Amino acid sequence: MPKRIMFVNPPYERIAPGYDFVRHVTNRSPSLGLLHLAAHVREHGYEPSIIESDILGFSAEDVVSHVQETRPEYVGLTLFTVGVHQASRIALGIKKASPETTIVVGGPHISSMGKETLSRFSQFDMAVVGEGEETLIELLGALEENRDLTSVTGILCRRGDEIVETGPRRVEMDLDLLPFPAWDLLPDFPGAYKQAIYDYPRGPVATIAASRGCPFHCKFCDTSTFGAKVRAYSPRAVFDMMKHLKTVYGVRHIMFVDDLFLASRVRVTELCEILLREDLNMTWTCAARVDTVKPDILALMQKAGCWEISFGLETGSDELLQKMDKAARVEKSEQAVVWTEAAGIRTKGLFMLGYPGETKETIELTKDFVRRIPMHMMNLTKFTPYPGSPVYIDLYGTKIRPDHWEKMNGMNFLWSPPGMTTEELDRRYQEVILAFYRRPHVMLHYFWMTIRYPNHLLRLARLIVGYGLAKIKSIGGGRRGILVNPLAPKLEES
Ligand code: B12
Ligand code: SF4
Repeated sequence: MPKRIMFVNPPYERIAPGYDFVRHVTNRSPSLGLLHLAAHVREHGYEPSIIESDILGFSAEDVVSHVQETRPEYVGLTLFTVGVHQASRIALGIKKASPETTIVVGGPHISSMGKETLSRFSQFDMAVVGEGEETLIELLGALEENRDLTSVTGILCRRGDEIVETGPRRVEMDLDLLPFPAWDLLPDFPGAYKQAIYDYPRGPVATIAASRGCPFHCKFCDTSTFGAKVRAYSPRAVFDMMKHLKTVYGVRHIMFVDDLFLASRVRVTELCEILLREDLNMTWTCAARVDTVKPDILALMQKAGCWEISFGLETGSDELLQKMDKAARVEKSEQAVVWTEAAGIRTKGLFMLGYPGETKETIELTKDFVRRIPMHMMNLTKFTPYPGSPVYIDLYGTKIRPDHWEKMNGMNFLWSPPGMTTEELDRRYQEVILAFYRRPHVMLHYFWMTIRYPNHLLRLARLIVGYGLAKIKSIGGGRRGILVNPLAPKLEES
């Protein structure tokens, strides 16, 4: 009988208190990490399953009941910082209900804060740091054969009360040799896994990570999982994955989740040429740094189906960009957006508010910037010092702030720069969003999008009604229209 391993993406809160009306319009991509791991262990003779708690509407207790019913030999939990507490509840429940199950954790939070996490939560048996495929197979092999786990590099394991780090694993796996992610294990794929509203033309949508790693060190970004070395699938393998998604699942749009899709111009050119030659007729989106786009490559990408590019524009202030260690400057950002627009590709600007050094003046600069550039979509996150990002250390020293973990979803101000309160930042947050979405050019674009792609209409209608009701509730509650509800049940501390 093959040993069973149940992979779990724990439930997590991705909406700020008071913003519940946006829940159904946000991105609900599956955990690609778990899909990759499941496919890989299956190839090595194990029987995997996947629980996407958020999609199934599972609470931590539901996950535990499911484990109790099915009694897999192993449970693998993926940990983002925001999900650590829920994952710890799941693991505790499993330890009570089925103590023989081995619990392995991995994911971005573990890659940056594995040791601290294992010392806080004794219910996690062991952890895989960084890229998971090869390490997990070796770890499972060692467990099966009762071997000393310290022979497996890239893990954290327990020896009595001690937590042993076995040292970093060399990243040299050829991605082309990996099986396709196990989309077949998600019963409602792709229907239940919707992207954010207006972020794709026509669904169904699927995600692909065509490369791993990023050589840059923007101070707010956690790159601890894949590190600085960029490795990629060959363009042919990416094409094969796209074709598989289209023919088997009817997927019409791909969202590339690579940190740096345009890290290699040669690779992107080759992929575009294959897509054009084979006439796959799918649309796709990707993320790029502003210094990697030029009119010629943009024109080719557009022809090959590129529908939108996300740029990490962050702010309208050069001074803040410098503080973030972003190589780009505002002028460069503007130029990239103008070129992309001119090539007939939509642009999405990723911004953040409240970074150390943010002032009323820099916020005004950001407002001017989003009012000026020909961008189509704006995503504004509330600055969050994620573990693993250089700024986390700057702000907290080495002091660990576990009390904040459950709020680290980019929707809560956990910190405010001197001279500003988090309440003020919350007010400014709405101002910046409105500065962009109230532009006639932008409203016209959404009107046009709605006519052209009416599939988004129902979600939009629910959003507008929800927003209106939230505003009324806020005004009625004496909060002057501020949507964040300070009286909402407090997230669990520590
Ligand atoms: C696509 C994406 C999303 C998607 C899909 C999320 C998902 N569940 O996979 C959406 C839009 C839903 C999303 C949401 C969020 N995201 Co996000 N996301 C990404 C992105 C761009 C790519 C992720 C990906 O698919 N990578 C490719 C796969 C193959 O890698 P992987 O998932 O890391 O898995 C590998 C290893 O981590 C490991 N592994 C993972 N899990 C496990 C479990 C076990 C048992 C083992 C052994 C190994 C293991 O093995 C896997 C294979 O090698 C990353 C940036 C990045 N470069 O990773 C950010 C990133 C992961 N997100 C981040 C954040 C903060 C979030 C949010 C909290 C909110 C936000 N602001 O976006 C939410 C929380 C989501 C959640 N809990 O599910 C941060 C995480 C930082 C942190 N310390 O928590 C990242 C690193 C961005 C960054 N640089 O700051 N995200
Ligand atoms: S923000 Fe983008 S470019 Fe900067 S370190 Fe993160 S992934 Fe790399």
